[in-house]
Amino acid sequence: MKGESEWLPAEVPGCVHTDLLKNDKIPEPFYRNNEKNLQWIDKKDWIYRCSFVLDSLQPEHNKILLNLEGLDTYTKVVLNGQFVLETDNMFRNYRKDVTHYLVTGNNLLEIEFISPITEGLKKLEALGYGLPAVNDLSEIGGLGDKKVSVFTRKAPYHYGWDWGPRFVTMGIWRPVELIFLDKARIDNIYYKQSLINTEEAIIDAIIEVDAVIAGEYRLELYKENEPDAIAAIDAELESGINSITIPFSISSPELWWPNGAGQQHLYKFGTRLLEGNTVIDTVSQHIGLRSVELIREPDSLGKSFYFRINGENIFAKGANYIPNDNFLNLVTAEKYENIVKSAAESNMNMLRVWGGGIYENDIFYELCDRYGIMLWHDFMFACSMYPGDDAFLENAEQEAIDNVKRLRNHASIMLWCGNNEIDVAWCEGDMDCGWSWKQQYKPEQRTEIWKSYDTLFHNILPDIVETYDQTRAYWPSSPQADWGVHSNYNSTTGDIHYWGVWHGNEPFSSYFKVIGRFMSEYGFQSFPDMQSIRKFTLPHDWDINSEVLLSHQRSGYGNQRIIDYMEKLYPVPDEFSELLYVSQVMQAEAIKSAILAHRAHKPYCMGSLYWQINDCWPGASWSSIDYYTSWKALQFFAKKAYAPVAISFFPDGDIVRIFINSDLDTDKIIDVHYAIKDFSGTVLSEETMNATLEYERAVEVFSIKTEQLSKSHPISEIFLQIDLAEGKKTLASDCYFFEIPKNLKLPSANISALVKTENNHLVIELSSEKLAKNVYLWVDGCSSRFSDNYFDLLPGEKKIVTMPLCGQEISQNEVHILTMNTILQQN
Ligand code: BMA
Repeated sequence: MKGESEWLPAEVPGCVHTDLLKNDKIPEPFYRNNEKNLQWIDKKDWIYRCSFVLDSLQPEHNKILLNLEGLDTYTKVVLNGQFVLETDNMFRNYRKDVTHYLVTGNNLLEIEFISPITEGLKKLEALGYGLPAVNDLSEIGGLGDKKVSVFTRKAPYHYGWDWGPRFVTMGIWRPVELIFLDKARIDNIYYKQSLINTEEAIIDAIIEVDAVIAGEYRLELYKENEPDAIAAIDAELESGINSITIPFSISSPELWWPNGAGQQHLYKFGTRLLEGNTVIDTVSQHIGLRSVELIREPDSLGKSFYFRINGENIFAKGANYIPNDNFLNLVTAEKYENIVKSAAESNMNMLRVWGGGIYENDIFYELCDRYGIMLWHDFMFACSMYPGDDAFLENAEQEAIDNVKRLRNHASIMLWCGNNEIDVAWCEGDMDCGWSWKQQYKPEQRTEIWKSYDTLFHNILPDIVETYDQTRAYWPSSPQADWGVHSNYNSTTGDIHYWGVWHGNEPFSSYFKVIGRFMSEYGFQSFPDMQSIRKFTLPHDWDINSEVLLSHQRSGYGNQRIIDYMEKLYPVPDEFSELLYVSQVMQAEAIKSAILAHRAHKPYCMGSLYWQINDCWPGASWSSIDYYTSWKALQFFAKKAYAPVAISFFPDGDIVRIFINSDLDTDKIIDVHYAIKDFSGTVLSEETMNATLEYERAVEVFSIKTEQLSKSHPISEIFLQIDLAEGKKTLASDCYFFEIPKNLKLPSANISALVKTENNHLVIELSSEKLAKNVYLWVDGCSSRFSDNYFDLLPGEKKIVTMPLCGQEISQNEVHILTMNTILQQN
């Protein structure tokens, strides 16, 4: 800490909080309610220093650059006692020629971090009035209502969010290196995909070369494992940055496809820079070739909003994505892969990199390229109004340039979006709409605030996308009905964030009413499971209203909402772990019904991204995978709801309409078998019919009149089972219950579970004579994932579930089972 004499070992990449933790100076920040005692850290200044030795030769290089990939955030960089540069943007890559600062032998690099709180307060005072920042948890930080997050180009969620803690970090969060240049180096390559189809790929490789010594050089492009260059150019380079374009083409290219639509072929392109016959630099990268279009065509219902990849109209299936940790240096490569792979395994093809987080590390995009996960990419602005002074705008502009240039080669990125929810919150031009932000300001302040917005999101950012990308669309804000048209739940043109369910306290049935062209957000909270709760609490915290658990619930009315919905729909268990379980099942059922309602409206609706796939700390949230990477019930449900073939049950008045959905590339005639059964499996009625499964649209196959059905059967004791088959192959199966869960007369289900071990896996064979609803399996102390969980076990069905062993043998009585049947009977 600045002003103290003690120096502690530190890590790069890292941050002050995790360095203090490693040095035993602070307790584990996420444990219990430690957060509130660690708020002092962001109000201090900190210094990082490191010494390094340069041998006598190295300083003789023609140019040595200090490359700072990420400093969080306000710093003064000093080398050998001489000031080098100041930084004020966590998202920028700073680079400085330090040739003349370095010495042979020992060198000392010092980076002083100035508190973002102190800096923010100064800027707030200078502006003279506060700006809206609804998720900035200033009170936890001891700042009362002073929202300083908006003044600093730093991950917005660090200041708190309605699913995350407030830890305003400081530190060297990305690598620092010295780049030694003798003559020239390749600084950046842009593979601009000008035309891509199955016959041909026309690409411009736009290469920036930093030449220290002007002269004749040669640039060659090659494919991995192919010695001959595919294109080359001799260039006379001037001293400084030179831009050279090498056009090339590939005939019959292997294309990159989103997950579920084809392979994710990646070419490994390399570029080498030669002086004479000597290679002086090489850079290579995996590149997926695909075309992307955002299709916005007026139609009889409004205006379309969907992605066309390689000429195919793709229904986007997925979720919103936030950073995986409040302390970014703790996110390992395994964790990144776990989340992206989970998305792919769950039949998702898109994640939305949400604007309150970060422009992710390269590895995240490499994984999305590899797994076929398309990205809707926000710029990092969310739920706030921002200043519009020249320094702020220039800083934001440079940040956008740095990141568009760093990320534009990734096949996975499909769209650049200006921000999250600012347009809808401010709602310019209509005093009655929005989140009541405008009303707090005098007319001249309002004009000023909107001008800042307009300049940044309608001018600067689209210009940068146009200048540095040109192959992807820019969308100013999510949600938005169109450029200059605010979104609302009736929008028939752009994207919608639908929060009537949850924030608006509307019933789940509203998911069947509010369906737009692209549903980029909707969500419902749940608690983590017991295994996860144990990791950050003590047994006496195990009450959702305990001080500790309340501090891990960041949505003001979160617990109350969960309980209110549960009281209407489910039994509310007294037992804590059972309450967690019911919360997860309720969340899963809600989001499943929303996903399938959206799919039933294909092609009117062409995207469904629920809020949110992951967590940045342990606690109650809308996530489907918790902080410890445990899949909640929702992740298992999403996997089925997003499957290539799925069945939608669409309640509409007193009928239930049944749709079949397909993302398979060939249409096919299938058998649709439906049966009304009681909970013992007795078939009360059944029928098989033919239907065509179509790629282009969801197909309504039949409907059931609930009222009529109730005349012949007690609807709380029956269910509808649908199986879709092609010959003997089952394509999809699902069940529908005609009553809300708490009214179902579920019998006690005596589940038989045969447990054995095979190939390091636990194999459990389950069966039950009666229907067992939402069968939840777990093994204490083992957080491996079951191949399926929270599923309905149908009467007479034999189901095999597997799980990788947690090191040791697991015996039959260590496998625990909980069902909704048990919960209903107990409560
Ligand atoms: C959305 C997001 C987030 C927020 C979430 C839950 O609209 O954009 O800002 O965390 O709602 O309230």
